[in-house]
Amino acid sequence: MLEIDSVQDHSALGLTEEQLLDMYRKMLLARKLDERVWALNRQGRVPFVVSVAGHEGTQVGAAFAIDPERDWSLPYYRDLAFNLALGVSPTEVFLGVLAKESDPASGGRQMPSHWSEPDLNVFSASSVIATQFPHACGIAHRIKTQGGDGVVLVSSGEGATSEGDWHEAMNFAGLHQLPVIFLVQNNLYAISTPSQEEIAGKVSERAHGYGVPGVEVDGNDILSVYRVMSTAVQRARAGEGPSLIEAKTYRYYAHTSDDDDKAYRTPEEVEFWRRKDPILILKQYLVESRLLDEDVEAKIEREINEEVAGAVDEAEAAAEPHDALSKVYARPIEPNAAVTEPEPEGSGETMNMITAINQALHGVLGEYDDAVVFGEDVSDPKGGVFKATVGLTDTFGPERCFNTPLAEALIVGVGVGIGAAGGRPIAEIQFADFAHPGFDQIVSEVARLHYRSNGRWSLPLVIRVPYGGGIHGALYHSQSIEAFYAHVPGLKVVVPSTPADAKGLLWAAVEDPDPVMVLEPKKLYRLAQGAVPDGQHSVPIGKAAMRRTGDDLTIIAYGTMAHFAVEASDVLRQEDIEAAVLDLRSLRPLDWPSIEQAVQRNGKVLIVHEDTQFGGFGAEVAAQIAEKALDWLDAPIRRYCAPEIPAFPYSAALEEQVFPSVEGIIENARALAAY
Ligand SMILES: Cc1ncc(C[n+]2csc(CCOP(=O)(O)OP(=O)(O)O)c2C)c(N)n1
Repeated sequence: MLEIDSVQDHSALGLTEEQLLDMYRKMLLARKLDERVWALNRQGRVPFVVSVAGHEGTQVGAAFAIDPERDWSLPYYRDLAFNLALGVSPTEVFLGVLAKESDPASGGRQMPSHWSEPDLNVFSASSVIATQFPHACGIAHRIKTQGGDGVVLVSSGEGATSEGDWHEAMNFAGLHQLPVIFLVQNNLYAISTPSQEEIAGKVSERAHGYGVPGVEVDGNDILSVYRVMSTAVQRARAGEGPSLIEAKTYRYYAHTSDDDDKAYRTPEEVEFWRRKDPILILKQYLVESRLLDEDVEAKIEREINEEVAGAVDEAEAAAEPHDALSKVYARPIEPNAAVTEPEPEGSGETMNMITAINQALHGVLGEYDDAVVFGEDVSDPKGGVFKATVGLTDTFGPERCFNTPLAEALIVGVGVGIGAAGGRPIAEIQFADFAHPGFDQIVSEVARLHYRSNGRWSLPLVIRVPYGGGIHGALYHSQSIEAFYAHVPGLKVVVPSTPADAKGLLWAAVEDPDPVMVLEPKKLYRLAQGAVPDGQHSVPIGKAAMRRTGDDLTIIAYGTMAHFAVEASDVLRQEDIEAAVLDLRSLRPLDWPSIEQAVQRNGKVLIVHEDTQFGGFGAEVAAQIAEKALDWLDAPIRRYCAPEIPAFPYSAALEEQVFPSVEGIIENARALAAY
């Protein structure tokens, strides 16, 4: 348990009279501002409101306990009072409410109350419940490993504590004894679901299973909240680890302006809680302490009313946003030069792909002090289930290469936090098939961070993912996932097919300011051999490689199928069929100029991938050719892919029946050449 003494007097808590009055002022400001937003909503000037009223005691008490100069916070959508108390101005709030161009959180791209303020170390939030908890752990991990004394405060409602991300983050925080405080504002409802239908046991007691102290506090009593928070902050600063604070409170209005709370709670219940209004509780304390009289109160109210009115006017006069297209990437890449010839054979030691990847990881960790590798089983002595990370922990220490718990959303989310706090995270997902639990973090958080913050945050996260079949991995160790992720703006997706490219694309990914998924074809880990340049070696993202030239047709492929296509091309050459092989290497961005050149050169295209055909990545390539280069085609585009089965079966006989092969490529190429 958190050891909390029972002092309730503000001076014993180290609060000056001025601070106490400021707390009151911030609570009242939040309430009045909230009421103004509701009024604007009723007037049809603001489409959406998420209300803070009732939560001000918890939020202002929490904000006063941290120091935004060195501490971080990850507030959730109800945290208006928290942000105001931290230093966000009413004008900035209304710029968000009215979705103006100068809205500091997102430039009008996100709904209101999706806070983000890099200058105050407030990290960008999405609408997805609980995804912020792994981010908080990543930031706290970075602070701890850098030897800083900052603390991370992450906040949510009680409904969020049902999400896996919350539990995965609690576990990680407990494991690493991170300087993070989980603040749960329990207002008894998650939209309409009452907490007795949401929570087994008590929120605060959930902490104990993770080796974290948990405490329940009256969230409407600001001094109690401040006391508990200050204790948690002191513990975290002193290296004593995380805390969970459950603040019991209540919201006075509906969940949002889209909700009708009369359907699920009575006016009597709301009235009961109105009598415990956190602003009234502090006001009574101030009056009893002779710090507030009617004149002072009237003056504060008058000032706040003026401040709110001025802020609305200022925000209403601000420019509307006009640019919905920019800031998808910190470094947009637009391929503009076609490759037509094979690259010259590189020099360097000959090795297989997994050795090249291992060498690249040693190289980048040596080159960049801020690079960190993490994932399941990546530490020595195991060094990863495929041995990609062998030697990293021994060479660079457990802070630079560490095992994570078995939790993919956590792995990706921790990467987000490490990146936010200035690190260069390199995550390993053990198998592509198990990236699915991390899908939400990758798609909703990683890919959107730069866009949703209007470019104020970027994320140099590398996600290495062994993928693909042909290794008797069966249904759950063979999947191709590229179509899911190449579909997502904000991500870059690359697939090497040679050891040199495996090193070079990984190196480029680490140096790129945007998130990059590196899909490593695990069939090629030991099968592909080749010369790999020593030292730093970077292959540009967005540039395909012409592996073979030929005037009869072009095989467009990537990963294992690019490797197979080269074999097929060499066989076809003996039959006088000249098949060019264009290895895409980069799926997003796609090297369209090289595809176009290839189509123009021989007018026949065979697209090959080991993923299933329907909605596969080849469909995108085919569509672009049909749209932009149809006139150059001398034959219908042909695709050779896995048949429409859920995944590759285990039995060698069954897998052989369905896994795209060199022979299959040859047959398809022959048919196309003969068209
Ligand atoms: C993952 C996810 N599921 C569902 C929703 C829709 N949703 C938005 S808020 C909310 C309830 C959250 O309740 P709680 O965490 O208790 O916070 P409160 O709004 O009560 O402060 C739900 C279900 C969502 N945003 N994200």
